[in-house]
Amino acid sequence: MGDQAWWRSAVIYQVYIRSFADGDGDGLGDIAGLHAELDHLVSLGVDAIWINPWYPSPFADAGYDVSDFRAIEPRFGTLDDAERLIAAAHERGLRVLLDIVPNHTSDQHVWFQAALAAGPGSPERERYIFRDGRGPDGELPPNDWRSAFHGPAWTRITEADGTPGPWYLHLFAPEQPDVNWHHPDVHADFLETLRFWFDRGADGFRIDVAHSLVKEDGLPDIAERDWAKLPFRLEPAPGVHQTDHPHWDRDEVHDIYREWRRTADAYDPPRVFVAEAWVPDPSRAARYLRPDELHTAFNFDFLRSRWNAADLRGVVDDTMREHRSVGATPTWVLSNHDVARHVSRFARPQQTGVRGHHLNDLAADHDLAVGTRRARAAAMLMFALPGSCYVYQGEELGLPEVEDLPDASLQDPTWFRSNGTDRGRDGCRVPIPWTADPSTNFGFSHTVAPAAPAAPWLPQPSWFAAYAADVQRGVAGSMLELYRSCLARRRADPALGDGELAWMPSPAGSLVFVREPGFGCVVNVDAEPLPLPAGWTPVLGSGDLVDGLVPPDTTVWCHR
Ligand code: ISL
Repeated sequence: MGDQAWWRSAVIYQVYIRSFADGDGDGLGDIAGLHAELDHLVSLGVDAIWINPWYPSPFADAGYDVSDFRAIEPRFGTLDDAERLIAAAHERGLRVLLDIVPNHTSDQHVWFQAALAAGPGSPERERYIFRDGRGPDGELPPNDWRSAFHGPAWTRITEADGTPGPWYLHLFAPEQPDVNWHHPDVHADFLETLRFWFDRGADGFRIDVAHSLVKEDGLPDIAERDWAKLPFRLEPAPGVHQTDHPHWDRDEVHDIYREWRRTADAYDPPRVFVAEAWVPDPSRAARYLRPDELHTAFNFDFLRSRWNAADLRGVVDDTMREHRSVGATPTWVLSNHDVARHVSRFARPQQTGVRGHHLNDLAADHDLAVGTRRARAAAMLMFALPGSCYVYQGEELGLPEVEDLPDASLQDPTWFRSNGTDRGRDGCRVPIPWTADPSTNFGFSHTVAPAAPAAPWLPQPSWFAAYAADVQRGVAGSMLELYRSCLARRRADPALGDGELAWMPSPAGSLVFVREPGFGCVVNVDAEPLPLPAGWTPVLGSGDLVDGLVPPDTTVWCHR
């Protein structure tokens, strides 16, 4: 398995297991389906996979409500299947990252059930964050914190004798009570979970909402904070650092990651972490990547950047500077299971200085051909930048967002908690198409004819046929072949992956940079058609040169 610092240059493919491949025809993706399609990932040329939560779950939040961290959801398979999958991935040279969810458990977790049963003042309740309500009868939530999925971050319980009880904190859905990271049991149990999966071969973990675990003592109102005079946003505007937030990015959270790093470093080879931390200030985000903490973090500033040269350049410069300051390697990501697919984001008009990752922030008029062209150019920019990259399943097929899922099919808690005003994240989670055959859910379900599979857990639109993997395989100019070509070249070219870049002068609306030895990248975002610098020879393009010039919405890789 080679180089211990593999993660500094890796291309990591995100497997949203519910929607990747369905091995038993029940309409839900599973381990058997993933196992059967591992060779697709090998031929794509990725180095590792990250698998979204595969643990037992009532699926109130698509598996991020975990009821047992050291077992496998029966609808996905068994623990044996999981171990065989990890081994099969390793045999093919693919590393495997799992997903750990340390901010909360499911309300069905034994700890939470025990906390409810044990009653007021019990030690069982200390593992969660129960507080009495405000108001004469405790009928108001203990503070003003809001759930990421709309509504208050508190739910009041009813005690066994029928009397109204205290409230418990949930920064996400009510079915996801936050655990109390001031409690030693919580530390010990998550360390045991890390070891459980490391012992079974996992190469590392993606850490869900890594910046939220520690809450400020006394749980003060957010409105008390000076910065809260700004309009309240869960994800602060770029450049606005909400310092001293009572539940995001508390300094104390770093002690947890030092503890986790020691655990990961005790393995041979050392295991690795990637933080999911929507921390808007790059210097605060870099603190998670100090040498004794986490290895990498998702670069959401890149994901949120519009297709605009000045914005992109700013994100790259900030990223490089802040990562260098702690000796960490950057990551680059365009899409994931929480944001609208980037083909559709880039299909919208792109204003300078504004960022968005949900389509409802963006103008309605759009052109998917433009979005696709930009997505191709953006992928080639991403794969040329220094560090590691994430590919969200389906982006290699050029899938757009499914924007018109029927209301009755929606499952994201955001949709329910917003009373149907926020459609949530289901549009990027639709099971992906492998073949053009609708009778097998476009090849997503692996049933043997004449057995018909169950309907997929989210309906697939008929236009998915045109995006199917086997329709694109071997077809010059397809998104799939572009991704394969990029990853093959990236693997073969010592200039790519970890390292540095140097900008070359170029007209506004374009980005031109070199990487040593001998690599050059030209990105025309929205400038006039651009000549290649003297002495540069094109080796791969997201689109064709026109009269020898790089047209807008096009990236070209060169030898120089
Ligand atoms: O969706 C978001 C941004 O578009 C965020 O509010 C998101 O909820 C946040 O980034 C945390 O996400 C992670 O934890 C959630 C889970 O719903 C997401 O799928 C997961 O990626 C709660 O576990």
